[in-house]
Amino acid sequence: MSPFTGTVRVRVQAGHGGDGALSFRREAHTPRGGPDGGGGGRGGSVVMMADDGVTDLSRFRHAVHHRAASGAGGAGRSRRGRAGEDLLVAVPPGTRVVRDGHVIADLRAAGDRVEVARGGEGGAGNRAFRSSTNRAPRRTVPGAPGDAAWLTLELRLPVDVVLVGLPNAGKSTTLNAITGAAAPVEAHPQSTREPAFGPLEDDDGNLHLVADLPGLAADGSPRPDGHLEQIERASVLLHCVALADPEPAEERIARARETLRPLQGPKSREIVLATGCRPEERPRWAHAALAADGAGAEAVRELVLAELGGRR
Ligand SMILES: Nc1nc2c(ncn2[C@@H]2O[C@H](COP(=O)(O)OP(=O)(O)OP(=O)(O)O)[C@@H](O)[C@H]2O)c(=O)[nH]1
Ligand SMILES: [Mg+2]
Repeated sequence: MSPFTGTVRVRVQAGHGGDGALSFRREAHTPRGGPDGGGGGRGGSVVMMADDGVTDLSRFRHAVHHRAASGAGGAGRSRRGRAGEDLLVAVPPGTRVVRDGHVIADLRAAGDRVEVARGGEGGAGNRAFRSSTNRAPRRTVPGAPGDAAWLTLELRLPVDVVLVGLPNAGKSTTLNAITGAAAPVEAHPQSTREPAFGPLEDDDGNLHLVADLPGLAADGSPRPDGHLEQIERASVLLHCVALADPEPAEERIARARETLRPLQGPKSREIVLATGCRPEERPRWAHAALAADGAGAEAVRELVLAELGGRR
């Protein structure tokens, strides 16, 4: 699972209601006191809430079970049991909650919340059954079980920026340089086999997802596992072209474009990036340059964000 998109299965269990109590008043001056068993407390519910502090679903790979507290049982002297506390489960904004194949909530913005498992009602104590005909009821009602379910959480951040280019063009290096991701970079071509993702944050604090795709084979044809379908919805294609490659850049660019153009959305913009290139030595065919030591990364970020901004 990539860090910024994915699906996890979680189990939620609301708290059970506390049982009602069976009790009679026992006091020195009232030898045969009436029933005074109190009701049980309600069980805590499980509530999911979108939280800006959470950016991915990765923690749910290890935290599968989420259980709210049960209500306490009632007690004598008509004391009601304490309610179980609700369990708040923080999920990243953009999480969809699916139960039995149905989307029950789309938690888009921070603070959006949904109750996913309702706590059980507290039971009744014997005091509740006192009547004129029965002054000493022994009847109580146990707490109701809390709701439980398996849920699927889906996170689908839209991919705004896609890195494309021939193998070994420096795509993964670029992803890491502009987003702070830690995608593996290797000397041999086609080292990226699964898409990798990183966030780009604009001045307003909005996150834009940048994807590094396996993309193209050396001859420019689409790789079967290239995930090129991501290109259609992306606003910006960041086309990486390695300066050091002996084959003329224009020819490599044309070869890649032949595959990419028909897949691009009508409004997408292409930024050609010379990799392994100092910004002051940027060739004419490139809009921006990124050096091995990271020089130029800030300018690339600004260029990409400016393009995204123009699109909104
Ligand atoms: N000299 C130099 N080498 C670079 C630069 N950027 C990347 N490389 C090297 O180029 C090779 C490929 O870099 P990657 O970032 O993995 O390229 P990629 O496009 O993701 O490649 P694949 O996913 O394998 O197709 C690695 O050996 C990098 O060390 C650079 O700016 N200068
Ligand atoms: Mg790569």
